[in-house]
Amino acid sequence: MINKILIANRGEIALRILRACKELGIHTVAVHSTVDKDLKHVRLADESVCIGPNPSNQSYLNIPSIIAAMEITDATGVHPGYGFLAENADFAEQVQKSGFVFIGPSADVIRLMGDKVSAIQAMKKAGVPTVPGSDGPLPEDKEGCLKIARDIGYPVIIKAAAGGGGRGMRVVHTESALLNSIHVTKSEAGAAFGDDTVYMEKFLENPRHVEVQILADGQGSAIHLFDRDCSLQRRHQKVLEEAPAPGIPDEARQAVYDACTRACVEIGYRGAGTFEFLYEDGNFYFIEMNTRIQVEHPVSEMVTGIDLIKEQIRVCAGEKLSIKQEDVKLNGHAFECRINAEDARTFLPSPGKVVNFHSPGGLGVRVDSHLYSGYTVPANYDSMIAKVITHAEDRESALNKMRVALDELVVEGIRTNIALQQDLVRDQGFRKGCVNIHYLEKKLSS
Ligand code: MV4
Repeated sequence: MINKILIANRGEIALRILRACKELGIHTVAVHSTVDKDLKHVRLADESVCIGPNPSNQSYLNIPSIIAAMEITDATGVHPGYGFLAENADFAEQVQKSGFVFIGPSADVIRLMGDKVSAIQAMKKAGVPTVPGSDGPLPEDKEGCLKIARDIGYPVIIKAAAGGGGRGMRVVHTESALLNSIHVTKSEAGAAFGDDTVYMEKFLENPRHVEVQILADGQGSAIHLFDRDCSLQRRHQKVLEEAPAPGIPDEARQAVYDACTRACVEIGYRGAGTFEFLYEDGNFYFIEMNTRIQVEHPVSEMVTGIDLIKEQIRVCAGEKLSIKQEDVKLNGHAFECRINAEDARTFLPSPGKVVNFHSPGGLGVRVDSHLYSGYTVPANYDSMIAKVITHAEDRESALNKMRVALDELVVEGIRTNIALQQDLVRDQGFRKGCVNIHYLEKKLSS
C-alpha cells in the first residue's frame, strides 16, 4: 500500500496533492529545485529534498534525482501532478520497476495515449466517436495522401502522432498545398519529437473544446464525472473553464459518457483521465486523451463533490473504485479562472516579488494557490500563480460569484491577467455561453 507519497511537482498542484495526502493520513515528501525552497507545500510537507538547480530539466524533469529522493526518504508512491513527468511513460516504468507506485495509469497505457495515432485507433475500436480521418499514419506515397484528403474533403489538418496540445499541426485548405504541408509537418515533427509520423483529419472550423473527466480502477470499473468546456483559450493555453459544458443535449452527452467509460474498461485504464473532444453541430469528435490530473479538475470536483486527487491515489494504491456511477450527481455549475503572472498586453511572463496577496472568499469560492505575501514568482516555470474557482446552483449565479471573487482578489508587485478575467466574466457573448475555441483570440484582436 501507500504510506508515503513523494510529490514530483511544484506550485499550486503540489499544495493540492499535499492536502489530499494529509487528509488520507499519508506522509508526504516535497521535492524542489533550489529557487523553490520556500514554496508553501515544501514548508508544510513532512520531509523535503532539494533535487537540483532551477532549470526544470535538472530538477522536476530529472528522473534519477526523483527516484533517488524516493529511495532516500522511503517513499512508496509518487504523484506527478500535471506537466513535467506526468505523461512520461519511461518515468512511470522506472518508478514501477524500482518497486514504487506511480499515481497514474500503467506505462503501457501512457504510451498508447501519448501516440495520438494509436490513441485514436484504440478509442475508435472502443466505440468512441472520432474525427473523420486517415485512421492511421499517412502513407509514404503521394497518391495515397491525395486520395485520403479527397475522401475526407478539404479543409484537412495534418497532425504529428507525437504532438498533442496544439504542437505539430498544420491546416490545409486546397489540394495544391497538401503534399508540401505534409512534408513540412513531417520534418518539424521529426526535429521536435524524434518521430515524424503524421496523420490527417477533417479540419473542424468552429468547434468547442469539451472534455470528459473519468476515474477508473483498472479492475473493471470506470465512472465519468460529467464534462467541462475549455473553449476559452489563447495559443492553446486555457484561460477560463467551466463545468458542465453549456447547451449540450442530454442524449449526446450520455452517449459520449458511456463510450468513455466503456473505453476505460477496455484499455485497462487506472486513475483519473480526460477524453478531449471537439464538439461541433451537436456531435462529439475525440481528439486526444490526457492520462494525468488536469489543471481544471476543480470545476469537476465542485459540481460532483468528489475529491479527484484522493480518488486517484486510492485507485492507484490498488483499491477498487468505491463510487458508483448512480451516486455521482451533477450539482450546479462551476467556473475556474486561471490567474497568471503575465503582462496584459504581450502575455509574456512577469515574474517577481508578490508584495501583497489577498484571496477572495465566501460560500462557493475556492482558491487553489501557493501564493503568499512576500513570495517571489520565479522566472523558470509556468506563469500560473492561482486558480479562482466558483460554484453555485446555476451558470449565471456561478459567473456572478466569479465576478465578485475576481474583484476581491489582490495580487500586488507583479503584473497579472486579473483584468482580462474581470473583462471576460462580464463579456456578453461569453455570458450567453457556448462560445467556440476562436472566441477569445477574436475578442483580443478586435
Ligand atoms: C483540431 C482542430 C480542428 N479540427 N482538429 C489543437 C490542440 C489539439 N489538442 C488539437 N487541436 C485542434 N485540433 C481538427 N480535426 C482544432 C484544434 C484547435 C484547438 C482545439 C482545442 C482547443 C483550442 C484549439 C485551438 C486551435 C485549434
